[in-house]
Amino acid sequence: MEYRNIVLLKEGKVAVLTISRPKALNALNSETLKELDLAIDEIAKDDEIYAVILTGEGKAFVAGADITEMKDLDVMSGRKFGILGNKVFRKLETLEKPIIAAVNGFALGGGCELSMACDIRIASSKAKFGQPEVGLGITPGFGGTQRLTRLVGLGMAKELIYTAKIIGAEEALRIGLVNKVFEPENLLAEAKVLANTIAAQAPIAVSFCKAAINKGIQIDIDTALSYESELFGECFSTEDQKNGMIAFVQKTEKCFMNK
Ligand code: DAK
Repeated sequence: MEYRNIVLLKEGKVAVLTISRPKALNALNSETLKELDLAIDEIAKDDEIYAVILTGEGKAFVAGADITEMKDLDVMSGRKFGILGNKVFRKLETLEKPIIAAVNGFALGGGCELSMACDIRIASSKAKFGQPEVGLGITPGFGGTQRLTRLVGLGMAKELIYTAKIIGAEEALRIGLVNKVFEPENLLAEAKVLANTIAAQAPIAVSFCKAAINKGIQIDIDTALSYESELFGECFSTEDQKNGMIAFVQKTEKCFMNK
């Protein structure tokens, strides 16, 4: 499919999805959100893609929702914009494939929120993170108040959100917002190493783990453990479980089929 604001490339089992509106620092306007929506559907349907990298072109990952578009919104159009954004972010979060955010630069407002809807965040040493919304007279609206709190804890999330403070990659690493920091020129290569390591595992099992972790964190431990058991049982209906275990016992090469 042809897109104007994003680029979707496949490299083996890994898809690299790049937000490409560098003149506006990849700010999310409605058009970009709609394209992201379509691209996620495209990735979801493609059985050959086992892992996804999300990144941005130029000096930003995503500098937030598009302020130029937002400034003229009224209540109705604001609500529509919010519903679209939340739909896309949630679709990303619940995609049955792991997504790594390779945060190459500014990840502010909706950009920080977008990275938090991904499974794992790694960053360039030049990346900057923040939720500057209160400085614009709004609250974080694409899940920032919820996902940041879950990732870094109540006190740190409140400090970042109330102060609109922008932090660098090392501070993001220290508070647990990102897993690793790399030199800018190595970021994408490192993201691919990580994505390929994940893509070498049994894809259905990885997707079950994503579902179990994401659902489990929202609910009580007993219900969560019962959901985990259910998914564990489901693994035994897959060829990947048979192949993985037979390969271990026979000391042969593993070959996962995504079946
Ligand atoms: N939107 C639109 N354009 C943006 C932009 C943005 N968020 N960020 C940057 N740009 C544009 C700039 O206007 C500039 O365009 P031209 O003037 O060249 O035409 C171009 O990108 C380059 O930016 P700068 O010249 O400012 O570049 P600098 O390196 O000097 O500064 C910066 C980089 C990232 C520090 C600065 O651009 C900046 O502060 N940008 C705004 C960051 C920000 O406040 N982001 C949060 C946006 S609020 C909702 C849900 C969610 C949201 C809203 C509603 N609902 C549920 C309804 C989310 C809100 C947000 O994300």
